Amino acid sequence: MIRSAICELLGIQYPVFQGGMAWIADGKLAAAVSNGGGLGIIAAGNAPGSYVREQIRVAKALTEKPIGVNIMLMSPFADEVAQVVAQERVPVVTTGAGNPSKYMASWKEAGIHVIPVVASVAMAKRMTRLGASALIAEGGESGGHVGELTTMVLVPQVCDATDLPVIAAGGIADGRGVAAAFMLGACGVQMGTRFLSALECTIHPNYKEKILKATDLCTMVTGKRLGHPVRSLRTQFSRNYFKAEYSAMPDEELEALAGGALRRAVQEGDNECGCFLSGQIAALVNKEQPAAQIVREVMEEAEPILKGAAAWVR
Ligand code: TUI
Repeated sequence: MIRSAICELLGIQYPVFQGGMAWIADGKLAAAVSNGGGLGIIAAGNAPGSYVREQIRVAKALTEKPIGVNIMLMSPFADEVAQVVAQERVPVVTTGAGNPSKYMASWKEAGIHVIPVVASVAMAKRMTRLGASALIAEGGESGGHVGELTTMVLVPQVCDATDLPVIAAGGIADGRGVAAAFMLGACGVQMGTRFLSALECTIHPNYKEKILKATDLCTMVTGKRLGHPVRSLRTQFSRNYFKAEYSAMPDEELEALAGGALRRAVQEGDNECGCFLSGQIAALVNKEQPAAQIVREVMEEAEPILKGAAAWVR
């Protein structure tokens, strides 16, 4: 089975990360992925330190394997969560939606492997200088907070800009995507949307059904007006929000419209008021299965392609 530098660095069997999806990626999901040989990641999202500590302990009770915590840097609790991961000796921290520079020294001192998400070459260089262990290059095909560049364009440029292992994210949900990421120079992948279909992923049944039924043009990006573009499923909510963005509605009202929308999607499956974050690749996600099976399956699919056995190459 394919291994790479990231497997040795983190002590994992397969070079597959599960994305730190806010309100979704809890200790149970992370442990299931890690027990399957990938890297399970608990999402801190906008939650306080106490929640994150609890989920770290849930995961640790379910697995001996390494786990990670994703810190969403726009969270009002980011400082607090930054301390919790050091206190709990979490082996891996990933960051998203911002610049983690101010935390890097203290995390490294605590022996944590810091793996920031970068959406540009400049950020990749900065994080390399500050001592990151690896980088996640995430293209705008991803769900949630999106940058400007696509995975196809971002990954090779980040690989050229750093000597660190690069994990590709955004638009990857099967072995073909894994193989493509490796061909671009990455030595691992992070998948979010694919893990929404995991049996251990406890999102509302409406959310899961929407992902399993999604087609190619099912997602859209909203939030550009307030500077935080987010990709989600095209629903009544996202269409209404998009219209409101281009209306005379004041910024505060627009912000209020989005407040709590992720939670309402995940916990209530609320089509009118929930924001169902999803990557563009949702159309390829069409069966429920255990998280461990997802990890193994994508790598089993990628291996023959990468070893030159792609049936379509003459
Ligand atoms: O973080 C994500 N995806 C997310 S976070 C999230 S929660 C949220 N809620 C409301 C509004 C916005 C987010 C949902 N999905 N992905 C990782 C990611 N990070 N993608 C892009 C970036 C990024 C962008 C800019 C990383 C660094 C960065 O640097 C800017 C700077 O400060 O230089």
